[in-house]
Amino acid sequence: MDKLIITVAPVGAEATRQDNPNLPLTPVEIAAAALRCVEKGASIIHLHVRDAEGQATQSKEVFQETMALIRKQSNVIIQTSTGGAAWMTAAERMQPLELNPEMATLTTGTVNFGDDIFSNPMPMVTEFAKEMVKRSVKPEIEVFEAGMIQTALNLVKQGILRLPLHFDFVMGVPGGIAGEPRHLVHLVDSLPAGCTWTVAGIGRSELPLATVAIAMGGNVRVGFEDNVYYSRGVLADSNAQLVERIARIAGELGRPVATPDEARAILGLKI
Ligand code: KMH
Ligand code: ZN
Repeated sequence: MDKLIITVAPVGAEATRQDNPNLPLTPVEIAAAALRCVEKGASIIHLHVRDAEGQATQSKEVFQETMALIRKQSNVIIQTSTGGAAWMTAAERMQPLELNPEMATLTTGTVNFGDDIFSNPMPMVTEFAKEMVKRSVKPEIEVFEAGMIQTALNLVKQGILRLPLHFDFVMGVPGGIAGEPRHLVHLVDSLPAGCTWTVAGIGRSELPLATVAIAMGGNVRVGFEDNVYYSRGVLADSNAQLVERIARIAGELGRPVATPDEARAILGLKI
């Protein structure tokens, strides 16, 4: 088995300081939180940013500022979100691609997202995919429903994307696939040989799915975007606390944690 790649999603678009007062919001706070996670074993930062009011934004400038702060101190892989928030337009969501990040997310379908609709019609998905290929940005295929795997593979058939792809199974979003291990097994079974995958369990499914993924040879995402709790009813002190626990469990299960450059080698990124 390859070493374990831990991704941290420290901010997201939806969580608020009411959910967890330790949520980082400004570029300085996000960068500091990210760097603490790298110290504990994270090799990818799944990055969202917020505006001065703490609302989700896809502003290129705010991404640029945050990425520069992270890069000043670390060679961690930065994966910018193109998902943004459910209410954003495609043009808004695409902005961070102009910064040529090493990785970016690509959601390959539309899904109910709580009371909202996370809209990803095919022309938009295709446009995002082509822009990533043009800029040599490695996509991480965000899968909220099983059919999104097939849609990504259709883009491969059309010659737009190339195998092996890297997938992130986001499980437990209200409206998407449930956060249960039996569903994870099905999703993994649906991938072509050579593809890599990560699981991001939402809320209370984060820890059990992470543990199953470590044992299955997959990779793990944790962070306040997905879950703000450490245990039932107990808020996490920090994103780093969640990363540290995954690294500890992985150690117990005999899966050493990948450094950023080891993660690059596993994912086929330039070192
Ligand atoms: N905030 C969600 C609507 C991504 O980052 O690409 C979408 C999301 C996925 O977070
Ligand atoms: Zn995200």
